[in-house]
Amino acid sequence: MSYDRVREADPAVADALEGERERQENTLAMIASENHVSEAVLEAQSSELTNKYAEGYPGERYYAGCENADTVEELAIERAKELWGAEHVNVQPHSGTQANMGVYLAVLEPGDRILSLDLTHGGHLSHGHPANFAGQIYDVEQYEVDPDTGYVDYEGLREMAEAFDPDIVVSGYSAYPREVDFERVQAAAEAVDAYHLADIAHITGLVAAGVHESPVGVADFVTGSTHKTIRAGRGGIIMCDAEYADDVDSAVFPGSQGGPLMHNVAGKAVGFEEALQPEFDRYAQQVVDNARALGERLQEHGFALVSGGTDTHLVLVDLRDSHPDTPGGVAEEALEAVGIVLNKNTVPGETRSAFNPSGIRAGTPALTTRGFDEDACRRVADVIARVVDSPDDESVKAEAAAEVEELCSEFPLYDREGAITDFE
Ligand code: DSN
Repeated sequence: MSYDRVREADPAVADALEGERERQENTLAMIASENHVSEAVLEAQSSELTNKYAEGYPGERYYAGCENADTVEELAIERAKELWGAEHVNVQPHSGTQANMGVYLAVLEPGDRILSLDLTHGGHLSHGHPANFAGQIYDVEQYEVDPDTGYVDYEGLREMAEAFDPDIVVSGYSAYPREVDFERVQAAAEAVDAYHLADIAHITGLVAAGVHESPVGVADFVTGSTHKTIRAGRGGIIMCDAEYADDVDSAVFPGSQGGPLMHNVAGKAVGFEEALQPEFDRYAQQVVDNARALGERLQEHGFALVSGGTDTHLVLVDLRDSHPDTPGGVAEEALEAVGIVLNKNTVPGETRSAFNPSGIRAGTPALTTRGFDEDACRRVADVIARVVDSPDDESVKAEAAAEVEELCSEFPLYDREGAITDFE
């Protein structure tokens, strides 16, 4: 895709768009929630559907001229049903947070009670953080991970549910490296007659490929975002049983959104079709194998991983024991300087702060899209170790930057014609 027309109309934006393409091509995207979508998804997202208002749902729109919007949305829904096996799917949420908002609006009243995982233990803002609407509108209590194991404290969750009597229990996390036991959360929710919302934003692709246990058919509601491990157009999705279909649909529109972003819905449809191909299952398995290889190599270098490892697409490194003088932000900055882009992150039992946390989170979805295998991920771990061991040493960083450059050219994001490299 070229930005020639943007350049003609607006050189400043064209510079930034080209800069971003180069940045993505020449650095390693290891923010666990990021990925690189295909050229087909990019094209769909930049289609003329951006111009169309389509309030309502396929066949029941408030405006004329929605026949193509209907086709695209129906395809996205059908494909999502095939990928995740849900009875009802809403593909209109603009993001994962909007998807969670849709579920809350569908079944909660202001002041109702949410039980969810603490943000510093791997939860998400939209699960009830005080700075988020969910924490402001609802009464929120939070469970934690077991400080000794780093795994969700399911027993503590059950006890809290009994004491707090929540209306909804939220599972599914944004910085949690282990497989989630959705059945166990469901049992705790059921015991107190609460709904269960499983937010699989990070692991949509792993669940679709069968690499992670699915909460569909277990939890009452499953939400996700569509651009992370599932690698489709940007946005959110809600899945539920048919009995909640009307409540969920009206909570999304007109409850909390106006016109759907139909160009993004088109990107979702295209990405879902790609994810239905057998190669995608291999991709998802490789994401997990790569995260495991990355984590094990980091451990060999003396780094401590929260929970001692990973079952998913990410590792969470607690730097406190191995690098007491290197907070996550310092590590993040030094790594970015050599072309490894990941994020500082709080760790369970955080002793610094959310702005200056003690860990880093690293994911493999985007590297795996570029074709990285376990060996390549071990090389990345070696570079991370060298840089975090000596974040101020410019000669170490120069060598690390050269190694990152080599990895980027060995695993190019775009082929010679400029198309995103084949995903196989
Ligand atoms: N920003 C995403 C993440 O990085 O986990 C979640 O919304």
